[in-house]
Amino acid sequence: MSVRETAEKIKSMEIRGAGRIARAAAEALRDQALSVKAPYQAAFRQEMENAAGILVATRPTAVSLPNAVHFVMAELTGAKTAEEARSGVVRRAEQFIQSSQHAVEKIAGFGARHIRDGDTILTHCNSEVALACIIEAHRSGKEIEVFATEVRPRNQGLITIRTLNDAGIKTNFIVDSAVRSFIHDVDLVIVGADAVTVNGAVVNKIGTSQVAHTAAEARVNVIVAAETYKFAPRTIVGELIEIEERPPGEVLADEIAKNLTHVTVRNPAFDVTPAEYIDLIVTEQGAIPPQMAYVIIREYLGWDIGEFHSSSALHNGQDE
Ligand code: RUB
Repeated sequence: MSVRETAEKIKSMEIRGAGRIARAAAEALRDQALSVKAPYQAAFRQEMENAAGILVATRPTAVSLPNAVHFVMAELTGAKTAEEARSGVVRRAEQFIQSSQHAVEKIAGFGARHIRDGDTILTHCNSEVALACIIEAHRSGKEIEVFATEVRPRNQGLITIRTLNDAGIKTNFIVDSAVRSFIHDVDLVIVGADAVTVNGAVVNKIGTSQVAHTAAEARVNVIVAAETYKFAPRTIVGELIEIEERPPGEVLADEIAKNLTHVTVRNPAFDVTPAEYIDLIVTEQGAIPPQMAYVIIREYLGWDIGEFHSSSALHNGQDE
């Protein structure tokens, strides 16, 4: 798929969820590298950097997106010819896609170990990797039940309940505001992440922090399932994760809103759950307490602090 098509699909949320967005960006960069005709390395690199910029600018919150782009583009600087650069991009894009899928499988295995036979699990939004943990627990023979939230305004909960239903897992579908009413029926909360900061805070679908706060109050453990490429290196130098605010029409129809002249509709797509409300983050490298997020960024993402100031392809205009 072309870079423009992929970018449009990410913006409109036809492609959504932090892992899928990252893989789609890697695929688009691979296809772009194969189709760019530039005969010289400098021109090839310029075209690839433009493509990377378009992809990174689509949605600002999921750190998996700039991390994937950074990974795929890493050898462009050192390549001497356009051919060398092209094969570097293609190889790394394929490596990213494969290792991302592998990471989901590993996390499913690790996460399922934290689910006990007889547990009732609550999940919010639609996270591929959180669901993979739940489905793996079910597959391994554990008797489990799930509460899934609706997830206003985009109703990602519908995707979640279809997946759980297809897997044959007993599921309760609730509106977002019913979480506190049911929290005492729940043994464990499992959600995904769009970003994990150096201090272990987790950025995920709006409402996640309310769910986690409610769970903490009820002494219910909260597990976050997140591949290491969702950890945010730039938070080491104090940068905040930008919270995407989406169009008000997703919350209230424009024809109703237009008559309510004193009303402003706010539609943040994500919120921040502090580390204190999270018991464990399950990554493909193993499960860590949120306070160990720095280790993941340093050991597994391999970012060098100097890159924060030099890799313009990753900047989405909000980071400067
Ligand atoms: C999706 C969302 C998901 C994370 C993790 O938000 O918040 O919980 O992206 O998903 P949106 P995954 O629907 O706005 O993209 O585990 O699939 O990467």
